[in-house]
Amino acid sequence: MAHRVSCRTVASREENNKLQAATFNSKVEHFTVPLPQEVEERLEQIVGSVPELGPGSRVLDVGSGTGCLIHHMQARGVQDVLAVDLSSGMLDELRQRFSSGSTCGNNAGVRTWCGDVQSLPAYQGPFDAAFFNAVFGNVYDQRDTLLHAALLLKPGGHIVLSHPLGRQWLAGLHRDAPRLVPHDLPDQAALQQLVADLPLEVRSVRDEPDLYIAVLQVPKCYAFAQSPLYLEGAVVTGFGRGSKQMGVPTANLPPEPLAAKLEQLPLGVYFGWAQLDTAPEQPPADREVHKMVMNVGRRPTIGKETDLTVEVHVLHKFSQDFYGRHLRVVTLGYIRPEMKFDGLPSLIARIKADIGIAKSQLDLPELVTFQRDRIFTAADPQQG
Ligand code: ADP
Ligand code: RBF
Ligand code: MG
Repeated sequence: MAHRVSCRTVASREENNKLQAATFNSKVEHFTVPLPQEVEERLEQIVGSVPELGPGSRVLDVGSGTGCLIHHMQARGVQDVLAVDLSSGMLDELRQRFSSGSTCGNNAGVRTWCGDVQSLPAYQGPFDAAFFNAVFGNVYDQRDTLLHAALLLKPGGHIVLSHPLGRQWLAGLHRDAPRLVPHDLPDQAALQQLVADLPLEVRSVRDEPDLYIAVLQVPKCYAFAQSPLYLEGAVVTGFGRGSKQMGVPTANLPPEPLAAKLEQLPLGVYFGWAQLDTAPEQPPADREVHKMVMNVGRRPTIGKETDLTVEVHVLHKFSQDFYGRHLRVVTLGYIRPEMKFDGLPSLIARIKADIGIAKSQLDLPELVTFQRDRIFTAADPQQG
């Protein structure tokens, strides 16, 4: 793919990050002088490219530097900003400019995090918008960076890639300093290619001589309430590789009888409603229709990819295990593609985020109605 063969002259992400940090730590004073008025106006347009940015928004500012976007965000009412940069020197300066009283925990304010956005823990999000201003040419891998950023966003959230001096200007830097700027900025066609297999849609690309703004969006509506997918089966034993130990037990459905239905389905994480055909001794609550998240995939994180598995984690604390019992699910939406995480802690953190998304999506009026779908049997005939 074109974007992968750019002239990257730095051997690894770590080396790139070290180089970026050292370079920008030595340049902080260049970023403390006021910017020309016309550049400030372009920064304002960059921030303005995200619709609905306002007081309730949580914003990620990647490669914030000393924070040249932040007062434009604040002018739109944004209070909650996480500024991420590899250069601690830049962030020291940023904190002096924007220090706000208490920024502990989830309080709104301008907070900083020093490091590679790819290592930013999921609990820092989810964000409504992520800005990459004048930094997207400097990241080690543009696709991986976008994927990670997409996963930090809420459904419908935006990513803005921008440069207030334009794509051609940055191309000059890339030519002259390919170690520091290993990539060009993608034009419309390159951007389409870059996001082709990512959960992102290109909303607009403004590619003018002295202003570049590309706006991407995580699909807004994950739901496919118009075409719900019904799956059912008797729960089988999985690999016993510790979903339960991870705190997320998954009832595995035998994939073979579902093959025809699964054929059209991209591998990934889904949500919907589930009901268990309980054993007589189980309490009525176990028989109710509960929210669920489902992974359809090959579990690349765990090691060698396995055969296709369909795993349903029901958001309910059951009184006992239910191997062999019948489980019915109605799948109503897609959350994200299955991915190879760099370890179990990142996978678990992401699954927690998936659960959060599923919970809130299923409360939407058009999805909550499926809790009483005809495929589900009355909660407990014995109890009337
Ligand atoms: P396996 O590898 O055999 O699937 P897991 O560690 O994934 O083992 O545990 C799955 C089993 O845990 C399910 O088959 C079910 O019997 C039980 N279980 C208990 N609570 C839940 C739940 N909330 N969602 C799904 N399965 C659950
Ligand atoms: N495994 C992966 O390798 N990559 C994933 O992206 C992934 N996402 C999951 C999302 C959810 C909601 C659930 C319940 C499981 C997911 N899994 C994923 C599967 C996980 O690896 C599996 O449940 C455990 O390995 C136990 O089999
Ligand atoms: Mg399982």
